[in-house]
Amino acid sequence: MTQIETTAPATELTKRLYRTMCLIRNFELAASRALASGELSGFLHLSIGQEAIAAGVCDVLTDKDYITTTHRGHGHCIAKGARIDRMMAEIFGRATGYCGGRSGSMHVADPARGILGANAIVGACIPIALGGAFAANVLGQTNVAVAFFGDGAVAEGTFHESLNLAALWRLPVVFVCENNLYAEMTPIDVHLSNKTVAAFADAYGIPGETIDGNDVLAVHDAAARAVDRARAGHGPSLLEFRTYRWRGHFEGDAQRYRSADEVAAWRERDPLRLLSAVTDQELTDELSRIAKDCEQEVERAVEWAKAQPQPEAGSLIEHVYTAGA
Ligand SMILES: Cc1ncc(C[n+]2csc(CCOP(=O)(O)OP(=O)(O)O)c2C)c(N)n1
Ligand SMILES: [Mg+2]
Repeated sequence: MTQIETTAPATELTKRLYRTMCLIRNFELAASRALASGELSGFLHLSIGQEAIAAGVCDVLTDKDYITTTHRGHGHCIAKGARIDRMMAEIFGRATGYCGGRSGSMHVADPARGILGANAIVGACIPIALGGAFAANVLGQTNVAVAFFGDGAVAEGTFHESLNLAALWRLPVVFVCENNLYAEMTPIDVHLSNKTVAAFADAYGIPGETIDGNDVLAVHDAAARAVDRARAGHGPSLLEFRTYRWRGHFEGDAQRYRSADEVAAWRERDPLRLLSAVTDQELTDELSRIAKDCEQEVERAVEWAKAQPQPEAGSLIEHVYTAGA
C-alpha cells in the first residue's frame, strides 16, 4: 500500500479520489436496487470493487482528453465528470439521459466531456480510443486518449492491432486493462497465454506495467506517468491493473465459477477501505462526511431520474437513419 503524506496536496488528492470512488459505489448500488425492484430493465454490469482504477486514471485527465469504455463503464464515465443524474436518467431510459434514454447502461457517451462512449462489444472500444489519439496528433493538439478494457479483450484482434499501430505512430494513448481475473465466467489462466497482460507490451516495444488496481494512489501514480509520457509525444503505454469485481458478471449471475471464499478475500481489499486506512483521524472523519454526501447525491439523482419523461413514442426511429436517407 502506498504511504501518503497528510500535507495539503495529498489531503486534497485523497479526498478527491475517495469522493469519486464513493460516487461510483453508491451509483451502482442504487442501480442494482432499482433493477432488483423492477424499476430498471436490461443488463447491468457493475464495477463495485474496481472503482480505484476509474478514479485514479481519470483524475489525471482533462475534459479535453478522451476515454472509451466497456459494458462495465459507469465508473469511468462518472470519474471523467459525467453528471450522475443524467447517467441515472439514461439507465432509466429517460429522454433527458445522456443519449436520450436509448443507450441503457452499456452505451453511455458524452463527447463534451471526452467520453467517446461505452461499448458492449468486447475489444471494440480500443481502436476508438486509438482514433481519438490519432485525431489529436493530426490536429496538433495535446490531448490524450485512454482505452479502458477488461482482460477478456486481450484475446481480441483489436487489442493487438491497436497496440501495434499506436506504437508505430507513437500515438498519445494509454491502454488501461482492468484485469479482474475473469472474462464472463472464464478465469484468466484459461483464456490468457501470458502470465500477465502487461507482458504483451514487449511485443510492441512499449512500456507495460502490472499494478495493484485496488490501491488508488498506486493507480494514480502509474496513470500520471503514462499520461505525461503520451502528452509529451513519447507514445503509448499499457497499464494492467489487477482487481476484482465483487458482483457477478451481470446482476443476476449465479456465479458458479468462483468460490465465496475468493470473493470474501477480495472484499477485504476494498479500495475505499484501503484508502481510508492510511489517513489520520481528522481526514478519516472528513472521508466519512464525503461518504454521506455521496449517498445523498445519488439518492437525489435517482429521484430526479425517475421524475424525468420517457422519450416520445414518435421519436422511436430518430438516430437510426441519417437525415434524408
Ligand atoms: C466480441 C464479443 N464477444 C463476446 C461478447 C460477450 N461478452 C460480453 S462481456 C464478456 C467478457 C468480458 O470480459 P472482460 O473483457 O474481462 O471484462 P469484464 O466483464 O471482466 O469487465 C463477453 C465474452 C461480446 N460482448 N463481444
Ligand atoms: Mg475481466
